[in-house]
Parts: sequence; C-alpha cells; structure tokens
Amino acid sequence: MQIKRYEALSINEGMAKIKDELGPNAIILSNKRLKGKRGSFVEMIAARDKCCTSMSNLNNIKDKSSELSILNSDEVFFPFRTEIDQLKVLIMDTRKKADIQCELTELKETLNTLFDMLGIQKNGNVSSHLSKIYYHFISIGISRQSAFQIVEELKNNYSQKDLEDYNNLLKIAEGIIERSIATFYKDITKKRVISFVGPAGSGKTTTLAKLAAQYLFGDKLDIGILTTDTYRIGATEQLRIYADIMGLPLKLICKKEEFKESLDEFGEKDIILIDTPGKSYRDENYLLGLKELFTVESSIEKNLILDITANRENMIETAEKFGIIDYDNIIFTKLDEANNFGPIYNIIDYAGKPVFYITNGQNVPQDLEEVGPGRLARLIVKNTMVTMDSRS
Ligand SMILES: Nc1nc2c(ncn2[C@@H]2O[C@H](COP(=O)(O)OP(=O)(O)O)[C@@H](O)[C@H]2O)c(=O)[nH]1
Ligand SMILES: [Mg+2]
Repeated sequence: MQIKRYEALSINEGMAKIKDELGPNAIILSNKRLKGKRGSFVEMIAARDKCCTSMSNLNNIKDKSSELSILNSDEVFFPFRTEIDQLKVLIMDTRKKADIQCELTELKETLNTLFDMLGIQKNGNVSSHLSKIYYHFISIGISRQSAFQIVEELKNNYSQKDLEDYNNLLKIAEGIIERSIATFYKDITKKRVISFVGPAGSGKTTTLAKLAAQYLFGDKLDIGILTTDTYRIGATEQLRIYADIMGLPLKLICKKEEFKESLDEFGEKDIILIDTPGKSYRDENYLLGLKELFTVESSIEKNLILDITANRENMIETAEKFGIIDYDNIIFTKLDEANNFGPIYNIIDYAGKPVFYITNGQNVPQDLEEVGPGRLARLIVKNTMVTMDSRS
C-alpha cells in the first residue's frame, strides 16, 4: 500500500492530481480544508495498492478495454482476498480449539466432582449425607474446591453423632460458612463519604438511591449526592429524579478539581454519596481514572456493586480487576433474579471483603436489606431469600 499527501485549491483539483498520479483505483483516506500562508487549501491523503504502483502498468491498463479495468480491481484486491481467506481459516481453527478446550474443562470438572464424591463415600455410614451436602453446594453455585473443603471440615472435625442427621449437618455447614465470612468483618469504620463502583448496569445508581432514602428517612441524616457519571446520555437524569423526589442536592463532577470543591461545599453534610459511571473493567483507563479520582479525599468508602445474576468466574474477575481501587465492601444486587446464591460465598472468600447490604428488586427504597455473616450464610445454604426479616 502506498500512501501520499496532496495539496490542492479544491477537491476536484486534488482528485485530478490523485487520479493522474495514483491511478483510478486510488482510495481517498481523508480530506481536510486547512489554512496556509497563501490562503486556504485542501489537504487530501490518498492510497493505492502496491500491485499497481508502476505508472507504465497503469497506463497500459488505462489504454485497454473496460474488461481490463475489472482485472485491475481484481489485481488490487487479490492480496486482501487471500489474507481474508487465511484469516477465516485461522478463526475457524481457533474456534474449534476453544470449543474443545471448553468441553475438556467441563469433562475435567465432572470427573473431579465424581472423584470427590467417591472420596467422600468411602467414609463410613455418614458418607451419603456428606455427598448429598457436597452435591447441594455444587448445584447452588459454590465452587467444587470450596464444597469439598467444607465437607472435609465436617468429616474431620465433627463426631459421627453430629453427622448422622442431614439437617443438622446442613446447619453445621452453615456455621462453617458463617465463621469463614465473619473473618472479613474486622476493623470496620463507617465513613462519611460513600462511593459506588462497579460494572455498567450492576445497580450502582439504584442502590445509591435506596441507601440515600434509608439515611434520610430512617436515620434522619443530612445527605448530599455527587455523580461523576456525566458523559453518558441520560445517566444523570435517573439520579436527578431520585434526588428531586427526596429533595436532596445533587452535584455533577466532570473534573478532579470539581470533585474536591464539591466535597468542600458539602462539608456540613452527615453523608455524601457518590455515583460513578460503569464501564467494562477491561478498560484499564477507566479503572485508573477512578483510582486517580479517589486520591482527592483520603477517606472515601468504596462499595463494589456486583450483580449476582452474572456468572461466578466473571464476578471473581470483576472483583479482581476492581482491586486496583482497593474497595472496602461488596454489595450484591438482583438477588430477586438469581437462581444461585452459592457464588456469594466464593466471591467474599476471594475478595476478602465484607457485605453489609444486598438488594432484591427494583423498588426504591424498599428492596434493600442490611446483612451480616449469619444472614449471608443462611441465604447461601438455603439458596432462598424467604426469611427476609432475619438480620445478623
Ligand atoms: N431485579 C432487580 N433489578 C435491579 C436491582 N438493582 C438495580 N436493578 C435494575 O438494574 C438496572 C440497572 O441499574 P442501575 O442502578 O441503573 O445500574 P448502574 O448502571 O450500575 O448505575 C435498572 O433497570 C435497575 O432498576 C435489583 O436488586 N433487582
Ligand atoms: Mg448508574
């Protein structure tokens, strides 16, 4: 491919120059009107493929019939076609390999599950209860490794008598999960400035509104709201509606300096809630931008909002990537839409962060529940929200 820049007084003049030099198959990549010393001119960038670089070649083709001009365009595109065909073969090959890889992983997981079950069943007459628990945990989305660990703990640390009754066994398992989750609830200091981060659509704005209502009407606190989610069309509208209904002040922040100013202006507020835009965590600049923004104020509580209907591995990856901003807590949303609560255990365990709230519906403010390790362990093991009012 040969690329060349042209200057001309008009587009027509430029086109003529390009056609003359690069031939009829040249492609115009850009054209701009610019100001020069001698007035305005058009800058045009044009390209042509190498296979028709020689002028004599072009002139030969020009001289021949229209049949040859078709041949010429074939000549131009031939190398691209070959490359496209090779790429197609490569993509199909990669896809096939990915499918096989996927199937192999699934097969390995099934085999491991089977071996785990066999291992559990070797152990005396409580084995059928233990393997039932193991199977239950896997079916509610707890990872195979965690399910196995819990069952091993049951097997090794409890007496035959403890393990004889299935419901009793389940209760003990719930206790193991509760104690494990509780280890992440140490040294908690509630902060005045509270932010919400997480993927797009995970429920940041809705959860912020639910909490604002709780602080305002329940705790009678003075609230201010800030949002950095200002560049998506309609993003601030949703929050403005909530703020207006509750009569709360809302400030939009576009730059880091405005963030500092707004925090100062809300200096008298009991609580400041900060909404942020959601983007894919694969966008490194987005996470770095958030990290940079939070350097403005040393004590900002950062809540990672995770939609529990997402797949477990995906949530773990999100929790890992957002680790860059050193979030304090996790809030799980959309429990009303989820089939399995098991991943909650794995994510808390992976992230090592406490969970103080879960949300279970779109209604603001009611679909929010305050939770602790006990309630979470019950939710996970029973895999249902039925005992909504029980808190711990
Ligand atoms: N079913 C259900 N929907 C929710 C919940 N929380 C938020 N949503 C919905 O999820 C969508 C995205 O929520 P939004 O707060 O705008 O997400 P954001 O992009 O993270 O700010 C909206 O339609 C919300 O109503 C929840 O707990 N359950
Ligand atoms: Mg939002």
